Amino acid sequence: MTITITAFEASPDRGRGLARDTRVRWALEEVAQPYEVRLLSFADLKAPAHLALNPFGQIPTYEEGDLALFESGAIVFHIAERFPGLLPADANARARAIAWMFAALSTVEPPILDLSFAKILEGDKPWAEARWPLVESRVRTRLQQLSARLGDADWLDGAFSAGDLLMAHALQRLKLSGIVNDYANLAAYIARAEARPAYQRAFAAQLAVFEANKG
Ligand code: GTB
Repeated sequence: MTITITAFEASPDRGRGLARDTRVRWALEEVAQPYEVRLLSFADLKAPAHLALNPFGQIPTYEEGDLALFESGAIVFHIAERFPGLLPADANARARAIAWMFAALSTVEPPILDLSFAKILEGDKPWAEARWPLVESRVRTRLQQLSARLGDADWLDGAFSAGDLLMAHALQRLKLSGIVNDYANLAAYIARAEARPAYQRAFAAQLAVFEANKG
């Protein structure tokens, strides 16, 4: 059955792979599943046809036969359950990998998003400068904790898993700020993730969309 995902026709990240279709593309590449992409404008996102797929009017979505999903975490989880390659077979190891997926999405990514919003959306507000140290310190707390847990391991819990995929993609958003470079093992972790052939294919595919539509 054909898998179709949605993505921006012109991503605001200018092809840096930060939009969340990249993590879905990456997961599909890791499990060697072909997929098609329906590209959407910002107007398309809020049109009834797309709102029927995602009530929040966002990308990515995932369609396969009768199944329609939204939320990148749920999509990556579905891919990891449906196809081998992203979750360990051992029940306990699998549960721990899933815990890392949740950690990426609900513990590590929120302060990182807050930092992006503070810079991009709120940077011109009169209170922005006063708030910045607080926002940055929340990110640094999580990075320090994650760095301590990762230590000198390649991945968070044994073999690369969907937990690493989501964690690395969440952390990538910090690369522009340079903050992550203060945590050498996390910078190396991101580089290791980005060196995976599946990531390279996913990145190239989303960049090709941006290059073709940049006008
Ligand atoms: N929780 C949802 C998920 O994980 O799927 C969040 C999905 C989401 O935020 N989608 C964004 C979207 O559709 C695109 S990825 N936004 C349009 C809208 O809400 O109207 C987030 C994103 C956007 C831009 C950059 N960037 O420019 O660097 C990075 C990430």
